[in-house]
Amino acid sequence: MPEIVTKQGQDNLDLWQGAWIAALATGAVTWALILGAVWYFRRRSDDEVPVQTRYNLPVEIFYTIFPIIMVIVFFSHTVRVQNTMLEIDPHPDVTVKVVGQKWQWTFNYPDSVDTPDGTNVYVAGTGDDRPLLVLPVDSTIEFDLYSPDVIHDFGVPAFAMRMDVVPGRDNKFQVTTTETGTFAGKCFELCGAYHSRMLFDVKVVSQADYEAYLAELAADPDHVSEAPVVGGAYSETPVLEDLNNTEGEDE
Ligand SMILES: [Cu+2]
Repeated sequence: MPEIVTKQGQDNLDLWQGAWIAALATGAVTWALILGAVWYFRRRSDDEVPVQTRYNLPVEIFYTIFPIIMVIVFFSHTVRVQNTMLEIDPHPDVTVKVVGQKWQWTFNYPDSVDTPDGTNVYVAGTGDDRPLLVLPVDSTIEFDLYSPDVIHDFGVPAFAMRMDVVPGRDNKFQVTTTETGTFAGKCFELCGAYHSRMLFDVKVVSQADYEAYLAELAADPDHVSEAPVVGGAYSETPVLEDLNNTEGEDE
């Protein structure tokens, strides 16, 4: 497993490892019962038929109760971890508006910095140039996900978290970064011809480096806009908010 660098991702990894340990323990009991029965009820001689058992109430009860307990334990831990992973803090430290478009990513940092002629800085990737997502450490980061075309999936293995980017749907999640470093991210949903090019890099840095990075972007007109942009081939559609404007439609 990659080293997990978010609080929520650590919960996810613990669940995964715990589930494997529980599954292996269950497997050991099951294999022991199978092999034990084979050995215990083996044919011992040609003239003696082994004991013919039809019902064994304690075993029947064990076979019924034990799986039910297992399902309850697995289910409750899964729900608990899912809830922490999907928990939304109303005041995250940083909000990144992420656009997955055919076939790259655009990262918008609205209202993170005072720019001379706009309120948004962004980085848009191209097929040849994969974008960099810079985040501060020890911060709660919200990712608001947008797609102008097909379903993509935004994920970073080191966060142990990913989520589908569905056109017209308000998908979002938060992670709390715990360590600095450079990590790989990509699209996890086979979305079309150049799906494999939807790679990006994530750099988790100190708060000071993060602010310096935003200031650097803000000084470059190619990375500044009035509002979050869709990017890529859709740069003619600058208003990101319209993409998820589904108020009143199905939830
Ligand atoms: Cu994609």
